[in-house]
Amino acid sequence: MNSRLPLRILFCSTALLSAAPVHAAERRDVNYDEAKVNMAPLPDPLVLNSGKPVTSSRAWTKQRRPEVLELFQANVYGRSPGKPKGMKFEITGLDHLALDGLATRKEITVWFTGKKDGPKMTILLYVPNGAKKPVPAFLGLNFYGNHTVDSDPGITLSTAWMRDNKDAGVVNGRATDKSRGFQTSRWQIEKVVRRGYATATIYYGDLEPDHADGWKTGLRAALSKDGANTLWKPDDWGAIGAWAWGLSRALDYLETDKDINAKQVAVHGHSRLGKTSLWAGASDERFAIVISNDSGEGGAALTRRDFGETTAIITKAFPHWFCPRYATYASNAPTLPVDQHELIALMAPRPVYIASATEDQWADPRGEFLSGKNAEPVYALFKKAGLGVADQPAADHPVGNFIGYHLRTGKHDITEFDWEQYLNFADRHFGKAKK
Ligand code: GTR
Repeated sequence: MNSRLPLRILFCSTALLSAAPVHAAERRDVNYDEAKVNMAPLPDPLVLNSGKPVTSSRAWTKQRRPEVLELFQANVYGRSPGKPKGMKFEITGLDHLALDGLATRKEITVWFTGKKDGPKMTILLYVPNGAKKPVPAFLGLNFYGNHTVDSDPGITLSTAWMRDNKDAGVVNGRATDKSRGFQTSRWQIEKVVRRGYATATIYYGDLEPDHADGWKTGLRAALSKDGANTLWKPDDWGAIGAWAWGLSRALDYLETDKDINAKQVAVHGHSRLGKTSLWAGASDERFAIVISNDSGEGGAALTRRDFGETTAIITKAFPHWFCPRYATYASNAPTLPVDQHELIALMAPRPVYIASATEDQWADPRGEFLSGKNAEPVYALFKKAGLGVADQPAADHPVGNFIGYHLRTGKHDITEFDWEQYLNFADRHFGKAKK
């Protein structure tokens, strides 16, 4: 198992986006032996800070949920601002006959402060032409620009900064035509549209470039009165907070689009963007379904489990993802007042889906499953069935009702198999499943 880690670090396409490398010594120290996992007890989501037990869904919603959310804001992801005043949406691209007539393609520029020289993002949205409106939708951030999610030549090529990557067709910090459709298999746009869903995406670098100084030219500086000179407090937002905030602003737009049923939007993401979709779903309850694909440490995986990536590693390699206080737990994760099962619990009673992959041991598949398992008591308060299994299922056997889970055979990626499960899950919960 150990031999897989260096491969994962070197060849995982999203890891190529990484800022600081993980040192060889740290890689050697990583634990991949289940027998050596010595996990400190998890915090109980159903005990109030005062020590009193939580015994009803009402007490969860009114008392405990706000406490848990506050603990994540103060210690892990930081505090994000609300909806900005004066935000403007502009349809900057429209084609009713995209994908050979299958869908309407819209490109929407969001001016966060309403100012055209201020921060902005571009949403790419496909709406199925054949479906009765309004339709449910999937929404997620992408790693390399909207033009990479499908080879549709009508998608505007991103002009935002991105890290050079020959395979992705990124040269001198900018995308080239070569990168069109680079991530088609990860997005399955036609499949999603044929199933009757709209699908929307935004390049995460529109919100904040993914490196330690990225915030200086991103959203966080743009919205701060001290701009690039801001001195961040221990509980200020990190990049995950900024990316998740962008997803909420996209949902603000979707609420205005008559083609979309904004009460049926599933937010999803892969890897660091899976951490982001979880935080978006936790902090914005308008998201009706939350999906995490191979999100790992700081995402679905339990922090207290010493398996694969650890808090020490992630806060060293990617300090900018979290609030500054998170790094203070680097060498003593068990003192964190929360763990990631409580992040999953913040979705309750909404449906949440966690996906892992067999060759993605770095992300700790079992730890991802166990955070779902340990969120079940909160779902039970709402009389919602969780995973429906006592232990992690065999590979390629999806399980779960309100907490969905699968372990896919293969590597750190999003595949057609993953999408098939997300579509079935959404069909079931949005009432589209065949009777
Ligand atoms: C890795 C990081 C993971 C994961 C991944 C990704 O290098 O250690 O936590 O988020 O990047 O986003 O691809």
